[in-house]
Amino acid sequence: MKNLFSLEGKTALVTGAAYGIGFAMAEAISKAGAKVAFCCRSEEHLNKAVEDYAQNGVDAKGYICDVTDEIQVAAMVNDIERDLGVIDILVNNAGIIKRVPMTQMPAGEFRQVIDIDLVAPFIVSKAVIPQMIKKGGGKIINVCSMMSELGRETVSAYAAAKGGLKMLTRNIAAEYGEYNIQCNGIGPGYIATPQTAPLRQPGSAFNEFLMAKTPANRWGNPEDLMGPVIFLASGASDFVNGHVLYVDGGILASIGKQPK
Ligand code: NAP
Ligand code: GCO
Repeated sequence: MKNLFSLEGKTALVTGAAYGIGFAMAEAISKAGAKVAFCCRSEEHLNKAVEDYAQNGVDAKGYICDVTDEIQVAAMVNDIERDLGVIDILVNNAGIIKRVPMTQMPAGEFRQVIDIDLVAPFIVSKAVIPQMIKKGGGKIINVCSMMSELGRETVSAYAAAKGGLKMLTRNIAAEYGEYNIQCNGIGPGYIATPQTAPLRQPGSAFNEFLMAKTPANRWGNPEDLMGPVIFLASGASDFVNGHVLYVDGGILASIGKQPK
């Protein structure tokens, strides 16, 4: 049973994993036995991340790559194959959010969120699938969101992207399942990372609102994603395809708690 979750002998790429959720998932995948590559846009973030991974006992190899750029992605995938081997596990984690009322959001900003959160997972998946097919299979894990299911004021671009990412996940599963490629989503709830720092400011009304919506009555931590990502990256999920595994403390299961 232990081997069911082993990633020994595998090569993984986690995009946008300089910190936050991606960092925790890359650490978990490494400690389950895989060789791990990660990417980000900033050299400063990359260098700090390599140190942080090392402090956690993880030998992660970093690559500078803007995942919205097909040429940079193709070059990165080639470099990873040279350095670590053909990619068996892809985690499309890189993502941004812009919290702006829709009628005040310039179309360019809407497009930027769609580009990073939806088009980039398409680009990176397209880059790795041919070699996965040649190798006899692979795992693609797309990082979705509560906003793959629910809307919220000021996050129209993000919700549109994450809703689309859920359907891209299902489509990759439908199109490439016959090649033993399993494509699933992970849907974190509200996780304490730099991305949600503005929502966690002391006295934030959002915090009270969120706790009433979360049966677990707490913010998630990046570490809460470690087990679920190992499951979806391992042989334990070989007959799971097109599924979004929500890791949300119960938010999607609950109408919310009434005020006490
Ligand atoms: P974060 O703390 O803001 O980290 C985002 C990471 O993505 C950084 O390493 C960033 O590094 C990288 N990145 C951004 N744009 C990129 C690009 N174009 N190319 C390459 N790397 C890029 O975010 P997070 O909270 O960890 O979230 C990670 C993922 O989980 C995102 O997809 C997010 O939508 C999703 N998510 C987050 C939560 C949450 O509550 N935090 C919940 C559900 C889903 P550089 O800036 O150096 O590129
Ligand atoms: C927001 C938050 C959320 C989280 C996450 C929830 O402003 O509502 O940033 O979108 O990032 O996606 O699953």
